[in-house]
Amino acid sequence: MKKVLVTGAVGQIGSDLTIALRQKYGETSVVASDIRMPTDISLRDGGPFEFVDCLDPHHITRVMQMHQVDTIFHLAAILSAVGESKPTQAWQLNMNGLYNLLEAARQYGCSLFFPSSIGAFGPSTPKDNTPQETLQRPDTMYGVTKVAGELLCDYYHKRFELDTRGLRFPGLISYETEPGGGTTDYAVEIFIEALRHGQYTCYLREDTSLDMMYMPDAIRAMMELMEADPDKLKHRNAFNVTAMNFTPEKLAAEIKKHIPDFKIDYSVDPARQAIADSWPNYMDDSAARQEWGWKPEFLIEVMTGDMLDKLSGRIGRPQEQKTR
Ligand code: AKB
Repeated sequence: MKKVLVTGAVGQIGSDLTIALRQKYGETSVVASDIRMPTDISLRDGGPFEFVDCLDPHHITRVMQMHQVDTIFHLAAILSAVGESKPTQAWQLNMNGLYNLLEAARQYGCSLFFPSSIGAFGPSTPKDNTPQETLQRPDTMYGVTKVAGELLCDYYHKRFELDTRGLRFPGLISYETEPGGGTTDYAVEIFIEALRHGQYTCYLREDTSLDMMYMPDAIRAMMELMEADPDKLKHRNAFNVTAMNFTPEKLAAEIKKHIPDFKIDYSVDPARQAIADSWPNYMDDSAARQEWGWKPEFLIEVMTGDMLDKLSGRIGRPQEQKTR
């Protein structure tokens, strides 16, 4: 990786990834891009930033040419819950955006990272220990675009020998940038509300089991996969990766160990519950472990403590707020 382009750099993954890539490869080696201007100063001023609309092929190729890009992390996408309320936009951005980036990568001989998701699975997928290769019949627009994206990346590798690589991410938990429009967003909101109000009303049922990962692990997974020896990669795109698995009830119990008065209640949103119910309980990520050495570092206990520490620096703890 000599010159990297990150699309969707203002989003939940992109903001953390851009900063980590700049720390590793140098500030000028990472071009952050988005259709939104970053409000975070370190993201905006810490290296080059370009306005790139992934639906405009000329925008993409102009920036790639100007910065001599050789690696792309294509993160611009619409997530699952918003995808259900805006299916046309989800199809356009998630599919046409990926197609434009793949074409640009082909033209300039770049490597390309594509994030797939647990959303690429559907109700007929085996729910427990979901295999790397299995039935994929998702019933959301987001899931349809993720399966098609996985296949398109495989196709570009096979047909044009393009160096495409990708991961199937679980829900991602981060403190820098909040997610927007996903089904797993509760696992970030719960921390913010626990600190702000000591209380959270969860839109998923208490026993909804989903795979999750802390953002530092997700960033490391992307960077390690892109640096892995290509000869060892049998799957390349869409590796199952996970770090922990929990329900809202279990996460709330973990938060209570730090904030004993924390209370959770439930007001189930049928749309997001239906999406979560169609996803695996937990995935088998042994292919990623075997082919490129994937190993998560953060499990629920350490992640919870770290999230509360990092967020309380900004928000404060409930008892501190009462005295302000
Ligand atoms: C979402 O909830 O849509 C995402 C995902 C699991 O892909 N966080």
